[in-house]
Amino acid sequence: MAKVALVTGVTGQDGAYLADLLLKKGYIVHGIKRRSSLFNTERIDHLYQDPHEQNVRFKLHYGDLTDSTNLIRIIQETQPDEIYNLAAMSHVHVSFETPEYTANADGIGTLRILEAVRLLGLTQKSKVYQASTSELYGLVQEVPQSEKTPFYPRSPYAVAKLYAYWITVNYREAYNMFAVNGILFNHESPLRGETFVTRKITRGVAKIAMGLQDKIYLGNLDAQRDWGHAKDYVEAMWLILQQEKPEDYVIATGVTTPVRDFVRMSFAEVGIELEFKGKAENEVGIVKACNDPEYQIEIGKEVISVDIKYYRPTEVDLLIGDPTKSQTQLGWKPKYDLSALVKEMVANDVELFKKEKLLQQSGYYVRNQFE
Ligand code: NDP
Ligand code: GDR
Repeated sequence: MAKVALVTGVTGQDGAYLADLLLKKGYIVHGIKRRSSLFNTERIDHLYQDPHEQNVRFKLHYGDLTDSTNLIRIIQETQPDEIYNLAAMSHVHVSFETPEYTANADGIGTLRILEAVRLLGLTQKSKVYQASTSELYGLVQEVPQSEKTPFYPRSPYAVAKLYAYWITVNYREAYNMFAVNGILFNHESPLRGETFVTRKITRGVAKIAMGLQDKIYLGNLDAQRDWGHAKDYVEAMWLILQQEKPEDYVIATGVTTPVRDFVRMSFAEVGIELEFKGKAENEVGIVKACNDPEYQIEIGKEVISVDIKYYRPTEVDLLIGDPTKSQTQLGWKPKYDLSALVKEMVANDVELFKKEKLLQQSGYYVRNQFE
Protein backbone atom coordinates (compact mmCIF):
# COMPACT_ATOMS: atom_id res chain seq x y z
CA MET A 1 0.00 0.00 0.00
CA ALA A 2 1.32 3.43 -0.93
CA LYS A 3 1.95 5.77 1.99
CA VAL A 4 -0.24 8.87 2.20
CA ALA A 5 1.24 12.31 2.91
CA LEU A 6 -0.53 15.58 3.55
CA VAL A 7 1.51 18.72 2.81
CA THR A 8 0.33 22.12 4.00
CA GLY A 9 1.99 25.02 2.17
CA VAL A 10 2.35 22.85 -0.94
CA THR A 11 2.37 25.91 -3.22
CA GLY A 12 5.44 27.34 -1.46
CA GLN A 13 9.13 26.77 -2.17
CA ASP A 14 9.55 23.79 0.15
CA GLY A 15 6.11 22.36 -0.57
CA ALA A 16 6.96 22.13 -4.26
CA TYR A 17 10.27 20.32 -3.71
CA LEU A 18 8.79 18.05 -1.05
CA ALA A 19 5.75 17.06 -3.13
CA ASP A 20 8.10 16.19 -5.99
CA LEU A 21 10.30 14.09 -3.68
CA LEU A 22 7.36 12.23 -2.10
CA LEU A 23 5.77 11.46 -5.48
CA LYS A 24 9.12 10.05 -6.65
CA LYS A 25 9.14 7.86 -3.55
CA GLY A 26 5.72 6.43 -4.49
CA TYR A 27 3.55 8.33 -1.99
CA ILE A 28 0.01 9.53 -2.55
CA VAL A 29 0.38 13.26 -1.88
CA HIS A 30 -2.43 15.55 -0.76
CA GLY A 31 -1.62 19.24 -0.72
CA ILE A 32 -3.47 22.13 0.85
CA LYS A 33 -3.63 25.31 -1.22
CA ARG A 34 -5.27 28.62 -0.42
CA ARG A 35 -7.93 30.18 -2.52
CA SER A 36 -6.45 33.12 -4.37
CA SER A 37 -7.82 35.56 -6.94
CA LEU A 38 -4.98 34.54 -9.28
CA PHE A 39 -3.50 31.10 -9.93
CA ASN A 40 -1.00 30.33 -7.16
CA THR A 41 0.19 26.86 -8.24
CA GLU A 42 3.06 27.90 -10.52
CA ARG A 43 5.67 26.02 -8.46
CA ILE A 44 3.76 22.74 -8.65
CA ASP A 45 2.15 22.96 -12.09
CA HIS A 46 4.65 20.41 -13.42
CA LEU A 47 3.29 17.87 -10.90
CA TYR A 48 -0.36 18.36 -11.91
CA GLN A 49 -2.40 15.22 -12.49
CA ASP A 50 -5.87 15.44 -14.03
CA PRO A 51 -8.28 14.53 -11.19
CA HIS A 52 -10.58 12.87 -13.76
CA GLU A 53 -7.98 10.20 -14.49
CA GLN A 54 -7.58 6.91 -12.59
CA ASN A 55 -4.89 6.39 -9.92
CA VAL A 56 -4.15 10.06 -9.36
CA ARG A 57 -1.38 10.36 -6.76
CA PHE A 58 -1.26 14.16 -6.37
CA LYS A 59 -4.41 15.87 -5.13
CA LEU A 60 -5.02 19.44 -4.01
CA HIS A 61 -7.55 20.62 -1.45
CA TYR A 62 -8.59 24.17 -0.67
CA GLY A 63 -7.77 25.06 2.89
CA ASP A 64 -6.25 27.45 5.36
CA LEU A 65 -4.36 27.04 8.62
CA THR A 66 -6.70 29.55 10.24
CA ASP A 67 -9.74 27.27 9.65
CA SER A 68 -9.84 24.30 12.01
CA THR A 69 -13.03 22.75 10.59
CA ASN A 70 -11.41 22.69 7.17
CA LEU A 71 -8.26 21.02 8.55
CA ILE A 72 -10.25 18.43 10.49
CA ARG A 73 -12.25 17.53 7.38
CA ILE A 74 -9.18 17.23 5.13
CA ILE A 75 -7.29 15.09 7.66
CA GLN A 76 -10.37 12.90 8.15
CA GLU A 77 -10.81 12.43 4.40
CA THR A 78 -7.16 11.79 3.62
CA GLN A 79 -6.13 9.72 6.71
CA PRO A 80 -2.46 10.64 6.22
CA ASP A 81 0.47 8.56 7.46
CA GLU A 82 2.63 11.68 7.41
CA ILE A 83 1.67 15.34 7.74
CA TYR A 84 4.22 17.98 6.76
CA ASN A 85 3.12 21.34 8.18
CA LEU A 86 4.96 23.78 5.92
CA ALA A 87 2.24 26.44 5.63
CA ALA A 88 3.11 29.76 7.22
CA MET A 89 3.28 33.49 6.75
CA SER A 90 7.00 32.98 6.32
CA HIS A 91 8.38 36.50 5.79
CA VAL A 92 10.12 37.80 8.91
CA HIS A 93 9.91 41.49 7.96
CA VAL A 94 6.24 41.26 6.94
CA SER A 95 5.44 39.65 10.30
CA PHE A 96 6.11 43.02 11.96
CA GLU A 97 3.29 44.42 9.78
CA THR A 98 0.88 41.50 10.34
CA PRO A 99 1.75 40.18 13.82
CA GLU A 100 -1.72 38.96 14.78
CA TYR A 101 -2.33 37.09 11.54
CA THR A 102 1.16 35.59 11.77
CA ALA A 103 0.48 34.33 15.31
CA ASN A 104 -2.80 32.83 14.14
CA ALA A 105 -1.47 31.05 11.04
CA ASP A 106 2.05 30.12 12.19
CA GLY A 107 1.40 29.51 15.90
CA ILE A 108 -2.23 28.46 16.40
CA GLY A 109 -2.28 26.91 12.91
CA THR A 110 0.14 24.27 14.15
CA LEU A 111 -2.06 23.60 17.19
CA ARG A 112 -5.06 23.16 14.85
CA ILE A 113 -3.24 20.43 12.93
CA LEU A 114 -2.12 18.59 16.07
CA GLU A 115 -5.54 18.90 17.68
CA ALA A 116 -7.25 17.64 14.51
CA VAL A 117 -5.04 14.54 14.62
CA ARG A 118 -5.94 14.01 18.29
CA LEU A 119 -9.69 14.59 17.82
CA LEU A 120 -9.79 12.16 14.91
CA GLY A 121 -8.06 9.43 16.95
CA LEU A 122 -5.04 9.42 14.63
CA THR A 123 -2.30 10.04 17.20
CA GLN A 124 -0.75 6.61 16.57
CA LYS A 125 -1.18 6.76 12.80
CA SER A 126 -0.34 10.24 11.54
CA LYS A 127 3.23 11.47 12.07
CA VAL A 128 3.53 15.26 12.13
CA TYR A 129 6.51 17.26 10.87
CA GLN A 130 6.58 20.91 12.00
CA ALA A 131 8.57 23.43 9.95
CA SER A 132 10.55 25.05 12.73
CA THR A 133 13.24 27.59 12.06
CA SER A 134 16.65 28.96 13.00
CA GLU A 135 14.82 32.27 13.63
CA LEU A 136 13.98 30.72 17.04
CA TYR A 137 17.60 31.37 18.09
CA GLY A 138 17.27 35.10 17.31
CA LEU A 139 19.55 37.11 19.54
CA VAL A 140 22.87 35.30 19.52
CA GLN A 141 23.40 33.17 22.65
CA GLU A 142 26.03 30.81 21.25
CA VAL A 143 27.43 29.68 17.92
CA PRO A 144 27.13 27.35 16.20
CA GLN A 145 23.48 26.84 17.12
CA SER A 146 22.44 23.27 17.95
CA GLU A 147 19.35 21.45 19.25
CA LYS A 148 20.49 22.47 22.77
CA THR A 149 20.96 26.22 22.14
CA PRO A 150 18.41 28.37 24.02
CA PHE A 151 15.85 30.30 21.98
CA TYR A 152 15.46 34.10 21.93
CA PRO A 153 13.02 35.00 19.11
CA ARG A 154 13.32 38.48 17.59
CA SER A 155 10.18 38.92 15.45
CA PRO A 156 6.44 38.21 15.59
CA TYR A 157 7.18 35.42 13.10
CA ALA A 158 9.78 33.82 15.35
CA VAL A 159 7.57 34.17 18.45
CA ALA A 160 4.69 32.46 16.61
CA LYS A 161 7.09 29.70 15.52
CA LEU A 162 8.27 29.35 19.13
CA TYR A 163 4.70 28.49 20.15
CA ALA A 164 4.48 26.04 17.26
CA TYR A 165 7.77 24.43 18.30
CA TRP A 166 6.70 23.88 21.90
CA ILE A 167 3.14 22.77 21.15
CA THR A 168 4.64 20.12 18.86
CA VAL A 169 6.94 18.94 21.68
CA ASN A 170 4.01 19.02 24.09
CA TYR A 171 1.74 16.87 21.90
CA ARG A 172 4.59 14.40 21.49
CA GLU A 173 5.04 14.12 25.26
CA ALA A 174 1.37 14.36 26.29
CA TYR A 175 -0.17 12.03 23.69
CA ASN A 176 2.80 9.91 22.68
CA MET A 177 2.52 11.24 19.14
CA PHE A 178 5.22 11.13 16.49
CA ALA A 179 5.32 14.94 16.31
CA VAL A 180 8.69 16.50 15.53
CA ASN A 181 10.45 19.73 14.68
CA GLY A 182 12.95 20.23 11.92
CA ILE A 183 14.85 23.37 12.93
CA LEU A 184 15.86 24.40 9.45
CA PHE A 185 18.31 27.17 8.72
CA ASN A 186 17.75 29.38 5.64
CA HIS A 187 17.36 27.44 2.44
CA GLU A 188 16.96 28.89 -0.98
CA SER A 189 16.52 27.86 -4.62
CA PRO A 190 15.29 29.16 -7.95
CA LEU A 191 11.80 28.68 -6.47
CA ARG A 192 12.49 31.02 -3.54
CA GLY A 193 9.94 33.81 -3.02
CA GLU A 194 11.02 36.99 -4.78
CA THR A 195 11.18 39.18 -1.65
CA PHE A 196 13.59 37.04 0.38
CA VAL A 197 17.05 38.53 0.20
CA THR A 198 18.79 35.85 -1.91
CA ARG A 199 16.18 35.80 -4.66
CA LYS A 200 15.83 39.56 -4.57
CA ILE A 201 19.57 39.73 -5.22
CA THR A 202 19.75 37.08 -7.96
CA ARG A 203 16.75 38.58 -9.78
CA GLY A 204 18.23 42.06 -9.45
CA VAL A 205 21.61 40.90 -10.74
CA ALA A 206 20.01 39.26 -13.78
CA LYS A 207 17.92 42.36 -14.54
CA ILE A 208 20.89 44.72 -14.11
CA ALA A 209 23.06 42.55 -16.38
CA MET A 210 20.25 42.57 -18.97
CA GLY A 211 19.78 46.35 -18.73
CA LEU A 212 16.26 45.95 -17.31
CA GLN A 213 16.99 47.52 -13.91
CA ASP A 214 19.53 50.05 -12.60
CA LYS A 215 19.99 49.18 -8.97
CA ILE A 216 19.04 46.90 -6.08
CA TYR A 217 18.01 48.53 -2.81
CA LEU A 218 18.79 46.34 0.19
CA GLY A 219 18.69 46.52 3.99
CA ASN A 220 21.24 45.18 6.45
CA LEU A 221 24.24 43.90 4.48
CA ASP A 222 26.03 42.73 7.64
CA ALA A 223 23.49 40.04 8.56
CA GLN A 224 25.02 36.56 8.32
CA ARG A 225 23.07 33.49 7.30
CA ASP A 226 23.72 29.77 6.98
CA TRP A 227 22.30 29.23 3.48
CA GLY A 228 21.56 25.82 1.97
CA HIS A 229 19.52 24.51 -0.97
CA ALA A 230 15.82 23.69 -0.46
CA LYS A 231 16.20 20.47 -2.46
CA ASP A 232 18.64 19.11 0.15
CA TYR A 233 16.48 20.32 3.03
CA VAL A 234 13.26 18.54 1.98
CA GLU A 235 15.25 15.26 1.98
CA ALA A 236 16.00 15.97 5.63
CA MET A 237 12.30 16.57 6.41
CA TRP A 238 11.46 13.15 5.01
CA LEU A 239 14.34 11.46 6.86
CA ILE A 240 13.20 12.99 10.16
CA LEU A 241 9.81 11.26 9.81
CA GLN A 242 11.40 7.89 8.92
CA GLN A 243 13.28 7.57 12.22
CA GLU A 244 12.26 5.08 14.88
CA LYS A 245 12.13 7.70 17.62
CA PRO A 246 10.45 11.10 17.28
CA GLU A 247 13.16 13.74 17.83
CA ASP A 248 13.92 17.31 16.80
CA TYR A 249 16.82 18.06 14.44
CA VAL A 250 18.85 21.07 13.30
CA ILE A 251 19.31 21.12 9.52
CA ALA A 252 22.08 23.44 8.36
CA THR A 253 25.32 23.55 6.38
CA GLY A 254 27.51 24.83 9.22
CA VAL A 255 28.84 27.69 7.06
CA THR A 256 27.73 31.31 7.44
CA THR A 257 28.03 34.19 4.96
CA PRO A 258 27.19 37.91 5.15
CA VAL A 259 24.51 39.27 2.80
CA ARG A 260 27.21 41.50 1.24
CA ASP A 261 29.18 38.42 0.12
CA PHE A 262 26.06 36.83 -1.34
CA VAL A 263 25.71 40.03 -3.41
CA ARG A 264 29.37 39.81 -4.54
CA MET A 265 29.08 36.14 -5.47
CA SER A 266 25.89 36.74 -7.45
CA PHE A 267 27.36 39.60 -9.49
CA ALA A 268 30.48 37.50 -10.12
CA GLU A 269 28.23 34.95 -11.91
CA VAL A 270 27.57 37.54 -14.65
CA GLY A 271 31.22 38.63 -14.73
CA ILE A 272 30.71 41.78 -12.68
CA GLU A 273 33.19 42.61 -9.93
CA LEU A 274 31.83 44.90 -7.20
CA GLU A 275 33.43 47.09 -4.60
CA PHE A 276 31.58 48.36 -1.55
CA LYS A 277 32.04 51.88 -0.20
CA GLY A 278 30.64 53.69 2.83
CA LYS A 279 29.21 52.23 6.01
CA ALA A 280 25.80 50.93 7.20
CA GLU A 281 22.92 52.95 5.75
CA ASN A 282 25.20 54.91 3.40
CA GLU A 283 26.85 51.85 1.92
CA VAL A 284 26.86 51.42 -1.87
CA GLY A 285 28.09 48.74 -4.26
CA ILE A 286 29.90 49.99 -7.36
CA VAL A 287 30.96 48.14 -10.52
CA LYS A 288 34.74 47.73 -10.45
CA ALA A 289 35.11 45.53 -13.53
CA CYS A 290 32.92 43.76 -16.06
CA ASN A 291 34.54 40.66 -17.51
CA ASP A 292 31.70 39.22 -19.58
CA PRO A 293 31.32 40.79 -23.05
CA GLU A 294 27.66 39.66 -23.10
CA TYR A 295 26.82 42.26 -20.46
CA GLN A 296 27.59 45.92 -21.18
CA ILE A 297 27.69 47.61 -17.83
CA GLU A 298 29.63 50.78 -17.17
CA ILE A 299 32.51 50.77 -14.67
CA GLY A 300 31.72 52.97 -11.67
CA LYS A 301 27.94 52.42 -11.92
CA GLU A 302 26.22 52.24 -8.52
CA VAL A 303 24.22 49.01 -8.53
CA ILE A 304 23.60 48.50 -4.79
CA SER A 305 22.23 51.07 -2.33
CA VAL A 306 21.11 50.57 1.22
CA ASP A 307 17.55 51.68 2.02
CA ILE A 308 16.77 51.56 5.71
CA LYS A 309 13.15 50.71 4.98
CA TYR A 310 14.43 47.13 4.65
CA TYR A 311 15.95 47.16 8.15
CA ARG A 312 13.98 45.22 10.75
CA PRO A 313 12.97 46.69 14.13
CA THR A 314 14.90 43.82 15.72
CA GLU A 315 17.40 41.86 13.65
CA VAL A 316 18.92 38.40 13.83
CA ASP A 317 22.59 39.12 13.23
CA LEU A 318 24.29 35.78 12.99
CA LEU A 319 23.09 32.25 12.24
CA ILE A 320 25.37 29.23 11.92
CA GLY A 321 23.90 25.80 12.46
CA ASP A 322 25.57 22.79 13.97
CA PRO A 323 24.39 19.88 11.80
CA THR A 324 26.24 17.19 13.82
CA LYS A 325 23.08 15.42 15.04
CA SER A 326 21.41 15.31 11.62
CA GLN A 327 24.63 14.13 9.99
CA THR A 328 25.25 11.35 12.49
CA GLN A 329 21.69 10.19 13.27
CA LEU A 330 19.93 10.84 9.95
CA GLY A 331 22.98 10.36 7.74
CA TRP A 332 21.94 13.65 6.07
CA LYS A 333 24.52 15.54 4.04
CA PRO A 334 23.77 18.45 1.69
CA LYS A 335 24.79 18.06 -1.96
CA TYR A 336 24.92 21.81 -2.64
CA ASP A 337 27.37 24.34 -1.23
CA LEU A 338 26.76 28.09 -1.39
CA SER A 339 28.59 28.66 -4.66
CA ALA A 340 26.59 25.92 -6.42
CA LEU A 341 23.39 27.43 -5.00
CA VAL A 342 24.28 30.96 -6.18
CA LYS A 343 25.24 29.64 -9.61
CA GLU A 344 21.90 27.85 -10.04
CA MET A 345 19.83 30.79 -8.80
CA VAL A 346 21.57 33.40 -10.97
CA ALA A 347 21.47 31.14 -14.06
CA ASN A 348 17.74 30.61 -13.53
CA ASP A 349 17.03 34.32 -13.22
CA VAL A 350 19.23 35.18 -16.22
CA GLU A 351 17.13 32.76 -18.32
CA LEU A 352 13.93 34.27 -16.94
CA PHE A 353 14.89 37.82 -17.78
CA LYS A 354 16.31 36.92 -21.20
CA LYS A 355 12.72 35.98 -22.03
CA GLU A 356 11.43 39.19 -20.46
CA LYS A 357 13.93 41.22 -22.48
CA LEU A 358 12.80 39.56 -25.69
CA LEU A 359 9.20 40.48 -24.84
CA GLN A 360 10.23 44.05 -24.12
CA GLN A 361 12.17 44.31 -27.37
CA SER A 362 9.12 43.01 -29.24
CA GLY A 363 7.07 45.85 -27.81
CA TYR A 364 5.24 43.93 -25.11
CA TYR A 365 4.59 45.50 -21.74
CA VAL A 366 6.87 44.33 -18.94
CA ARG A 367 5.20 44.69 -15.59
CA ASN A 368 6.82 46.24 -12.56
CA GLN A 369 6.80 44.27 -9.35
CA PHE A 370 6.41 45.49 -5.84
CA GLU A 371 8.85 44.20 -3.25
P1 NDP B 1 6.92 29.95 1.39
O1 NDP B 1 6.58 31.31 1.86
O2 NDP B 1 7.55 29.77 0.05
O3 NDP B 1 5.58 29.06 1.39
C1 NDP B 1 4.64 29.16 2.42
C2 NDP B 1 3.43 28.33 2.06
O4 NDP B 1 2.44 28.47 3.09
C3 NDP B 1 2.73 28.77 0.75
O5 NDP B 1 2.23 27.62 0.11
C4 NDP B 1 1.59 29.63 1.26
O6 NDP B 1 0.50 29.72 0.37
C5 NDP B 1 1.20 28.83 2.49
N1 NDP B 1 0.41 29.58 3.47
C6 NDP B 1 0.68 30.78 4.01
N2 NDP B 1 -0.27 31.11 4.90
C7 NDP B 1 -1.16 30.10 4.91
C8 NDP B 1 -2.38 29.86 5.61
N3 NDP B 1 -2.87 30.72 6.46
N4 NDP B 1 -3.02 28.70 5.37
C9 NDP B 1 -2.55 27.80 4.46
N5 NDP B 1 -1.43 27.98 3.77
C10 NDP B 1 -0.74 29.11 3.99
O7 NDP B 1 7.82 29.29 2.52
P2 NDP B 1 8.95 28.15 2.40
O8 NDP B 1 8.51 27.12 1.46
O9 NDP B 1 10.26 28.82 2.21
O10 NDP B 1 8.97 27.58 3.89
C11 NDP B 1 8.15 26.48 4.27
C12 NDP B 1 7.99 26.48 5.78
O11 NDP B 1 9.26 26.35 6.39
C13 NDP B 1 7.38 27.74 6.36
O12 NDP B 1 6.61 27.35 7.48
C14 NDP B 1 8.58 28.55 6.82
O13 NDP B 1 8.21 29.41 7.87
C15 NDP B 1 9.50 27.44 7.28
N6 NDP B 1 10.93 27.69 7.18
C16 NDP B 1 11.47 28.12 6.00
C17 NDP B 1 12.83 28.27 5.89
C18 NDP B 1 13.48 28.74 4.62
O14 NDP B 1 14.63 29.16 4.69
N7 NDP B 1 12.81 28.65 3.47
C19 NDP B 1 13.73 27.98 7.04
C20 NDP B 1 13.03 27.51 8.22
C21 NDP B 1 11.69 27.37 8.26
P3 NDP B 1 0.48 30.78 -0.85
O15 NDP B 1 1.32 30.17 -1.93
O16 NDP B 1 -0.96 30.85 -1.17
O17 NDP B 1 1.06 32.05 -0.31
P1 GDR C 1 15.16 35.55 6.94
O1 GDR C 1 15.30 35.71 5.35
O2 GDR C 1 14.64 36.76 7.58
O3 GDR C 1 16.48 35.02 7.43
O4 GDR C 1 14.02 34.44 7.04
P2 GDR C 1 15.44 37.00 4.43
O5 GDR C 1 16.00 36.49 3.15
O6 GDR C 1 14.18 37.77 4.38
O7 GDR C 1 16.53 37.89 5.19
C1 GDR C 1 17.85 37.43 5.43
C2 GDR C 1 18.70 38.57 5.96
O8 GDR C 1 18.92 39.50 4.90
C3 GDR C 1 18.74 40.81 5.42
N1 GDR C 1 18.37 41.72 4.32
C4 GDR C 1 17.24 41.69 3.60
N2 GDR C 1 16.18 40.84 3.66
C5 GDR C 1 15.17 41.03 2.76
N3 GDR C 1 14.14 40.19 2.75
N4 GDR C 1 15.19 42.08 1.87
C6 GDR C 1 16.23 42.96 1.80
O9 GDR C 1 16.21 43.88 0.99
C7 GDR C 1 17.30 42.74 2.71
N5 GDR C 1 18.48 43.37 2.90
C8 GDR C 1 19.11 42.75 3.86
C9 GDR C 1 17.65 40.66 6.46
O10 GDR C 1 17.65 41.78 7.35
C10 GDR C 1 18.06 39.35 7.11
O11 GDR C 1 19.01 39.57 8.11
C11 GDR C 1 14.01 33.29 6.17
C12 GDR C 1 12.54 32.89 5.97
O12 GDR C 1 12.50 31.88 5.00
C13 GDR C 1 11.93 32.38 7.25
O13 GDR C 1 10.63 31.85 6.98
C14 GDR C 1 12.82 31.27 7.82
O14 GDR C 1 12.29 30.82 9.04
C15 GDR C 1 14.24 31.79 8.02
O15 GDR C 1 14.73 32.24 6.77
C16 GDR C 1 15.18 30.70 8.53
